[in-house]
Amino acid sequence: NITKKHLFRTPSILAIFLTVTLVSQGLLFAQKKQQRPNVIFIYADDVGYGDLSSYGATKISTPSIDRIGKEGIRFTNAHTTSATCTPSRFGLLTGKYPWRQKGTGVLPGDASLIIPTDRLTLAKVFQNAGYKTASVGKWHLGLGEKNKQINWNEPITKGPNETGFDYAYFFPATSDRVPTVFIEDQNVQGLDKLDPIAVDYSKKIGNEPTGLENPELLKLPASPNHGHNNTIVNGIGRIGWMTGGKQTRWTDEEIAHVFLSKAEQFIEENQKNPFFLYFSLNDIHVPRMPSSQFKGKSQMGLRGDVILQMDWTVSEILKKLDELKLTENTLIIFSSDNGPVLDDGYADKAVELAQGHKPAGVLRGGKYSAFEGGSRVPWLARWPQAIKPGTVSDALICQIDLLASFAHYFQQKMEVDDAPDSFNTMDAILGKSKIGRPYLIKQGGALSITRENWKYIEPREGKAIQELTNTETGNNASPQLYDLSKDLGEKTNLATKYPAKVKAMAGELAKIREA
Ligand code: NG6
Ligand code: CA
Repeated sequence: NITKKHLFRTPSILAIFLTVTLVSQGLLFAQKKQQRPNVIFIYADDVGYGDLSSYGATKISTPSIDRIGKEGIRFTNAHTTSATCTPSRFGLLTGKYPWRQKGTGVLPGDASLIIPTDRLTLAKVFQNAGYKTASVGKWHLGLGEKNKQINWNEPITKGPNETGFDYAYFFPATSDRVPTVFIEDQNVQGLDKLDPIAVDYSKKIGNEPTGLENPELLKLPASPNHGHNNTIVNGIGRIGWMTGGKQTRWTDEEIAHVFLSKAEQFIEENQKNPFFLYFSLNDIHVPRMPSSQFKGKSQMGLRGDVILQMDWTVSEILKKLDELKLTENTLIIFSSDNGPVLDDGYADKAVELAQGHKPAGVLRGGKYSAFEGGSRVPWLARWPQAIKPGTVSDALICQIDLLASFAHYFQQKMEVDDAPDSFNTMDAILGKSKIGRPYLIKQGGALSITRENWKYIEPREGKAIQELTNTETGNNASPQLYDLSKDLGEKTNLATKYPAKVKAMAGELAKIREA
């Protein structure tokens, strides 16, 4: 009898225990889920290490971007993988060094999607965690099937939607490349069946004026020898030719506003569930065409004006978060895809009106360069629930690590090949640790490896100065070694002084490259 009673009671105690455990676990999980922050990654285009007032700029003021750092954290040793756009974005979204895959250089506007759709991406990490995801702004990672010409007049399969973004509003490449149209998910906005769009990068199509043949029609002439003289759209010569779609083409002066409104709409629609917004600004890439609100507002001409416009965009996002009471639980990050450039193809007087402004700050080189100016970028982040206000960190962090950091944060399992070059550096990203990644490989023309304060740049033939943009490329037929702790401006090459160090770092670079 006793045994029977005992047997009877044991399961019921077990049941109660199990129920209590499950309920409390469930509550914990629900609570945890609630605490999952919204994440907004604002990716500016071509903004240099010295372009923001929080990074020392004095000729221009960027109070809203600076505010993110004041209320959160500002990094002095943050990086993108590459000194141009497409590879940096590839690294950010896939967690894989772009030089591991062929064809990840700056893409034309009619390129195929370069992210395999079966790959894990940063956006998919968020989707897997139950987030709604969006990509708003510049895309520049290609669209459509490999080796297949894009038909712009039909839904374009393979793009942001297929790489992890539930919603996408974007333009295909850069604002200086055709087609000059916005795309929502898979469809070019405002398509006109009677005026189909065609694009070509190898030869002129259609009979519209080009910058080459009709320079008198340009409101923003191209710089000499910089190309940018194919089809004229909105008074600006572009890279590549297009025909058709006359009603659908964007007005450059409106791009910032259009993208902002789409970003705000996404935030509003998803205020009740966690969301990830990849907000990829057109500013401050060329052609720099500020809206009338900002034209002439800086003392530095169009480049300065679009910096102000970019800061205003950020202020509107911060305002929206305040308004919706999302500030506390939103991690907002501001960074840039590569270093700065003054003359990048149009006669916008960026050089003449710089007035001593140093877009790369103390760094050597800029966009396209293997020196720090190419890829050490501003990175400010705010998340009031997790980041201590006013933190400044010199931890070595890179955009390529966001994928593994968030996968780890959400306790997602990753296969070795999922994001082979991405490290979990979440503690550094949130300012809880001063230790970021142990080393980083970056790409200008040459590859470099940075470990602690040492940076080694591999030998590379080629011009030391890219004349068009007046950039120091970092090319040198001999190895270069810099001690960044004493020489952030990479002025003194220590390679001959420390041959053993050069050998060790070259060896490490070779090993990682072959891995
Ligand atoms: C270069 C363009 C430059 C810019 C860049 C891409 C020329 C001479 N220069 O090839 O104007 O469009 O590509 O910039 O064509 S990025 O930020 O998207 O990488
Ligand atoms: Ca860029």
